[in-house]
Amino acid sequence: MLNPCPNFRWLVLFLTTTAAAPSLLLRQAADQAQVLVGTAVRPYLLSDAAYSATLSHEFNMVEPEDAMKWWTVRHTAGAFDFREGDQVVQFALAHRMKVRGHCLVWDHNNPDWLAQGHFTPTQLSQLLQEHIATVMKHYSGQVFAWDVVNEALDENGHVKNSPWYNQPGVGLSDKGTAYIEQAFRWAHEADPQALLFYNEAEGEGLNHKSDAIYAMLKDFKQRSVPIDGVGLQMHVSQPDLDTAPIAANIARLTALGLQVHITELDVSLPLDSSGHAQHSDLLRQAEVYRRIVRACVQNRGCTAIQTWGFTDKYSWIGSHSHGTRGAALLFDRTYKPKPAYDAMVEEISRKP
Ligand code: 9MR
Repeated sequence: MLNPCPNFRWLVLFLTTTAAAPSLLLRQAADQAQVLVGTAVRPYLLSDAAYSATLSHEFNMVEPEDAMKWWTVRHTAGAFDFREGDQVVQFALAHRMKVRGHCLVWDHNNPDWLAQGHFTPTQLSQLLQEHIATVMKHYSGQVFAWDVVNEALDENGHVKNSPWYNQPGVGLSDKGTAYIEQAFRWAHEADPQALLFYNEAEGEGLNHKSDAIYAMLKDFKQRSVPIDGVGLQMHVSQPDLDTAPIAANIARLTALGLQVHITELDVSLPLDSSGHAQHSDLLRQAEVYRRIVRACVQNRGCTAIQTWGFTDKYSWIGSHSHGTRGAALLFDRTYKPKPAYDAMVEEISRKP
């Protein structure tokens, strides 16, 4: 159903003729600052007029939240289904937005036929190379950057168990990050123009995990493994997050010659029994957004900031937390911009 009272802020701005300069929309601020500002999207929501209008007016980049994952593209053995991913790409083309692809290799969300298929390492190696090649060639020239490998390390920085690593793996089990390297080499062969990213959670600041990510990427760069960047997911649940370690981590990663993208930013809040966050928490949330955006835009190598959805009407956090947390995004459930939105526009506008 259409939102009966969407906040068409862009229309108001467009019609504003008063002497007072209107504040910029997020997309305008991003374009002026030459930074990519994106969001995860779900193709089945593009028919919601308020959803698609907010998306196209406020962002210059999109990433399919689930539509390019194995379980969507490969729900049937032996076939590729690009319909959902294509919907996102068509929307982006129509609205001059860039598309990030997510993701080609992950231990999660693989279809049952694959996870329970008892394939040999040789078969898995062939399946993964074919998947990477077919998907990247299908989107060649349309997806400018890919999360090639997602969340391959555990909280201590060790390579996680995965069908692609050691269960039984593609033939490189017990060889640490070698299977990750192999995936990047296959990705580069498939689409030499695409930017290739390693995307990870909970390695945003300085800790065992981010040290391991840094060591892996330094090794890859030293040995000319084709990799262009690292995605720092940034799912935040602490309102008092210290962003100094995040800035330091961005600095050491970009010093390797890698781009950093903030890929999945959201800041979840506790909700009361009627599903609302406290106003004071929304203000503290805005400060978290502000400081994260600042940490990115102050480093020239941090080239994209993406939120994991944009309206509190639709977010993975609700189901994940059984409704106890939410309100994590830039717009409320009626598409009204929140204090976090204003903070983000302000910080992007101040980009040096
Ligand atoms: O938001 C995504 C949710 O809709 C999916 O059910 C889930 C499993 O595929 O993945 C969520 O997105 C995740 C992303 O792909 C990788 N980083 C963590 C994200 C939140 O769980």
